[in-house]
Amino acid sequence: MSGRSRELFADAREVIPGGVNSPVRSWRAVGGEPAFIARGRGAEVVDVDGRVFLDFVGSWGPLILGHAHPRVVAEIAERAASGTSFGAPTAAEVELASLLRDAVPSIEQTRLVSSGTEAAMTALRLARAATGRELIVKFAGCYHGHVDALLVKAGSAALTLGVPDSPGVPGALAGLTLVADFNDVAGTRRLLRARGGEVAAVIVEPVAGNMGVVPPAPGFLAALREETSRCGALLVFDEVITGFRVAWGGAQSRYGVLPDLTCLGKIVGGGLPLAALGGPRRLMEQLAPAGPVYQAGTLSGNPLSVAAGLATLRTLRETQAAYERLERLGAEAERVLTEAAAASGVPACVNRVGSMLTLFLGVDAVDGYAAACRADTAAFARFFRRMVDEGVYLPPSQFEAMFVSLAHDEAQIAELGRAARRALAAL
Ligand code: KE4
Repeated sequence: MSGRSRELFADAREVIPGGVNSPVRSWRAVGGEPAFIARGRGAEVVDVDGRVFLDFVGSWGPLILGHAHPRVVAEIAERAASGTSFGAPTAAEVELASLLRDAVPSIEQTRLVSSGTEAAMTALRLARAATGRELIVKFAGCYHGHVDALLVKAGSAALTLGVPDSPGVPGALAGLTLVADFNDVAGTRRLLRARGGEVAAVIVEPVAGNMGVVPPAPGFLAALREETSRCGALLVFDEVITGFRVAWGGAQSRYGVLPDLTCLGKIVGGGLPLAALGGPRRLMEQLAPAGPVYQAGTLSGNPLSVAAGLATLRTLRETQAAYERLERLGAEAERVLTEAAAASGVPACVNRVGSMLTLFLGVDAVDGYAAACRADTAAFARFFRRMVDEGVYLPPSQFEAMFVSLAHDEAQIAELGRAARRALAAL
């Protein structure tokens, strides 16, 4: 990056660790220095040097309507004029919780929080309280925020006991997390048949988005439901990405498998800090003050975030055939990327569910974490930087999801394809 972004990044590194407030934004995974973004509108963002980019990051998922949607902006502005935060209940929180109950099949009640990490953290605490058990099962390659208990990777132990994936996570805590392989039905069944009686919760992204997009294999989610019901563990769907992304009712409605608890985020906040934990009343009412499981947050249910979330979800609900359009544009993006890779002769594959997708380079198929790890990250880094030169802003990591929004149009998807052809040809 040149000019003002470079100057800002130098200044930023003096006062912010690594110059960014979230690691993936640093572009370390793809090389180069990050573009500092000045503004966004619709499907485009503009950096501080005035460069316009066609955006497929969408703030990592929240902006399903695109940047600066007029209704979302107006609702935030109107709400802000009446005050930004009260630390007291507001009517809009009831409206949002009611909308989530009506939209997401397994949700009767919702606790609003400020990040997906908080939602996942609360889900684990509630599951441990509700079951009286301590072990958690997660899947390699799935990410649920920077919760200590979930920042683990598979250890060497036979049953893949977790080991810390970050300094600062106590081994004793990581050891309470078992790590299984996403889409490994047989292995997960064996694990839960062996240790299920000790397991409080199995937490999973029903469509993996954090190893790149990996759809659930046929029967995988149903097997998780069957085995957790059998052993008495709670099934937690982390739908922070997939909630309202892959269907109005999330992945649980798309695939017809209902979890015990659901983490929501991103789209439900419309680009402002808001996430949620939802589930049946019998579980949710164990949360304070209704029950003994403590959970709290100064800005939980913040009026501006709730206003942005309600405006986003209501607009999404009122947009005629919104999910058909997202499906169609997502499929077109998959097609043009697949064709661009084929034309370049670069081994590649595209995984997609709805309007979330990933182009993996250097591999012919990715059905899980091991396959994703075989992707050619160096080639992806070169591809990413050439796409930047072409004016296309992709997630700066091979292991993230691209997002298509309702603000994208067919011409912009065609431009994605043309830019990818040029970028891949020059790899
Ligand atoms: P936050 O705490 O970042 O709001 O949410 C954590 C989280 C939980 N669950 C899933 C499935 C998630 O994808 C995330 C966060 N996603 C990442 C990128 N995939 C956010 C980008 C970032 O970390 O900067």
